[in-house]
Amino acid sequence: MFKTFDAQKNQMLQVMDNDGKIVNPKWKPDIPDQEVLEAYKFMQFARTADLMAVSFQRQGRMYTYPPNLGQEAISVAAGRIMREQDWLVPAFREMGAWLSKGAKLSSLYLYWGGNEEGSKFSGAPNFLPSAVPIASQLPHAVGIGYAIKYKKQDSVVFAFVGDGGTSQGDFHEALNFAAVWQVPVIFIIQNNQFAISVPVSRQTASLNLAIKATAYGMPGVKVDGNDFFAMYRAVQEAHNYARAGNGPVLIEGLTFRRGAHTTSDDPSLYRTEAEEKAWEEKDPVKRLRGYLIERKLWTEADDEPLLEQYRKEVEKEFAVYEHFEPYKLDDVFGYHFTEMPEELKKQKVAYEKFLNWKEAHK
Ligand SMILES: Cc1ncc(C[n+]2csc(CCOP(=O)(O)OP(=O)(O)O)c2C)c(N)n1
Repeated sequence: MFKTFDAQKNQMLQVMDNDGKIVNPKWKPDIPDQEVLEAYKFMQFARTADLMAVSFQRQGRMYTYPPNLGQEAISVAAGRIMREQDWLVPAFREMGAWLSKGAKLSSLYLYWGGNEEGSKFSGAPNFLPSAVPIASQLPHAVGIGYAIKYKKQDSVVFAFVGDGGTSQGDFHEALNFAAVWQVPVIFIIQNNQFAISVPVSRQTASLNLAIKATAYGMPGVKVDGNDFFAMYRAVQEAHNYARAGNGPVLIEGLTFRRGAHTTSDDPSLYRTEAEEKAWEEKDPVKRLRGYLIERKLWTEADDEPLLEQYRKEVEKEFAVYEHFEPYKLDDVFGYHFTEMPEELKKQKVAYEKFLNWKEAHK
């Protein structure tokens, strides 16, 4: 795969077209129909939870949230391959991978509701919390990879980053060391084409992002990130490659963030409606549905009852978040130091004052 789809010629692995028709059967992964159907349902669940998160935020019931709309195939495909003993090192827009790893949806809502309890993921092993400081997660991923290799464990690290994250020093340092040490890390770039309002063309002069792998001495492949089968195939091969002790791999999943960067962003200021329409045609859920309908595994009419069931499940998980005990102020300020520094103590007093003021002005 890495040799066939040459990033230096800007070639891209793609298996199905915009309607879900298989156009490249040679590269279609060998997945039973039932598993494809499960993956489709999982994508729909992630999408429902994502759309509802935006709506909860708009109702003032949650804080800033980064929508996943349009990018679901990447993290769902990776999530189907990731095993319990593998590590997930996310950025912050990988709901499909989070849920596949066993995180509860209520944890995800807690996190975006500002409650650190949402990063505990009880029952979901080998899982780092979301990383909002862009690309800071990647050196950690390589460190974990190093430990896996040192301990001779059968485990692979799935490390995610956005296209904007590839401009950070952490990205380059991480890839460099991963290749020098030959550690089992799959770097997955979700190239959704924008870092907030900055397009990829302003991030890099490289032909694509997968090509960057060459300079570090690891295989890299550019993949249609809205094509579930292509993503599945790429991650599966990368997983086998890393497990066999060959070292790291870089996958660029080309996609499009159909929603806003976060709920505090207005994408109409930096992209056109025509662009948005064109990418709606390439939507990953629509494409996989097209495939399933063509194979008579699904019908249009099957969607609504499924979505209705999912909306109810999401409501329940959201209720867990809304009724969760509020975090203690001591936890916020006292978390990082055994002995709180003077400056932090002052900040705590000031914040307590503010909370009291807020309470009195309710
Ligand atoms: C180190 C750092 N610099 C700047 C920011 C502000 N910031 C938040 S998200 C973002 C853009 C990230 O873009 P990308 O890596 O493409 O991921 P995406 O949000 O598109 O998923 C920036 C610059 C940050 N969180 N961390």
